[in-house]
Amino acid sequence: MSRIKNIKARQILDSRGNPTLEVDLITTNNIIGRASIPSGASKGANEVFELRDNDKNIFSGNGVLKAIYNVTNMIAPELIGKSIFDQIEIDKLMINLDGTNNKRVLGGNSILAVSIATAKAASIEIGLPIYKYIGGIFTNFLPIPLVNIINGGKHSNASIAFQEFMIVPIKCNNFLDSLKISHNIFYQLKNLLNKKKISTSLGDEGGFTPNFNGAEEVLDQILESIHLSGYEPYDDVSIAIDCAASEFYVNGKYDYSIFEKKTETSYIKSREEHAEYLSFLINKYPIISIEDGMAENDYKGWKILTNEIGDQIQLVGDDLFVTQIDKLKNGVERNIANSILIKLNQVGTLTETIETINFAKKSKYQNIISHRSGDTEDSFISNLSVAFNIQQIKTGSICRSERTSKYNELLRIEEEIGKNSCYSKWDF
Ligand code: 2PG
Ligand code: MG
Repeated sequence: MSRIKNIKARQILDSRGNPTLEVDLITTNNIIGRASIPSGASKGANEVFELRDNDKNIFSGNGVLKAIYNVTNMIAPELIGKSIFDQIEIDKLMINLDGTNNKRVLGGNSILAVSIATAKAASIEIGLPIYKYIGGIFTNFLPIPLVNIINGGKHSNASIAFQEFMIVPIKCNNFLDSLKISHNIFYQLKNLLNKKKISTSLGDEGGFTPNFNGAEEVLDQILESIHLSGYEPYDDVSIAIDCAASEFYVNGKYDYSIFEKKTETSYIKSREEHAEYLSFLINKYPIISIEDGMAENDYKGWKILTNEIGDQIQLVGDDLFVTQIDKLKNGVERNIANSILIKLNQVGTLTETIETINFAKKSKYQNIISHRSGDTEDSFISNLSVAFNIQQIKTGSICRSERTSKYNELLRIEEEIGKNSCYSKWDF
């Protein structure tokens, strides 16, 4: 039986150039499981605590030396000698060692890095790919990617309140096909922007950050790119958006002008007006998914939105549920949203993430696995999506290595599963 021999932690840089935690978990057979932790810009208020050094003179306060200290001196001594196959035991031990409801003593980043490194080391020990070690031998579904092509909100300085505009290649034979289609549309859009002499610089998640004002200008260009690429909106390719509405929710209103120039549609809206606008958008454009359409604490708004369009499209709770089972239970009871975004670092262990995924499945809420806007080359989430037959993955644009690392891992998995692999169906 292989056991934990040592745990090493270090600082590396994430895609925004901020430090983040990387952990090597070494087994008694000298196998190394390595995990690194991403970081959000538009974080949910209820996410577990991300431990940073807050020393303004070094890495603008973003250093993670305290997290390294915790892994080395608090967590490692408790875990050394434990079997690496006792994932639940190891995760619970760290949760109890921390002892708080938001992991503010050890830091969610410290705990999650060790949790994922354990699973990775165990998969190597047992000689199985991670998705098979976690999910079993019948895992053969590849997720539909929600491919980011325009960045707004907190992920760019474009004058666009909504944070993410994504294309969803629904009708594909396989995962590779989905990337070919995304590539066509991405470059068609780039050509359109070039022709109009609009900047094609990229935002945090690798989508363009054009100098448009508001959602409709963006959606018009995306729709044109879909048409120019020869695809049928809805049938072949649809659109998903992440409003990240908590970022422009002020005093009970949705103030688009925090990000946008004031126009007829961009101004301070009541929750009713905001819901009405989203409803107008889904009627005008082939939008099949809206994430965080309402702010995380605006339950009234969520109820209005769910009643209005929840039976027509996917409504995804990100900041609303923060991957935590009690928040999701609350949402299911209230009958708000119909899907959940899954981000490991919102909850802090693999075990808790899986509990939430399973509860969502039982409640008939769709799971969507997700990256963070600051991310690393770690492609664990690709394995997790296949392990749990999660039918959608949101992991940014088809460029920037921290995004393509996830797509590339899925290509490898698809190749490995071979002729028995299946591309997920849009299931709404
Ligand atoms: C989101 C995420 C990822 P961030 O809001 O869904 O796209 O952004 O990591 O900044 O929270
Ligand atoms: Mg989001």
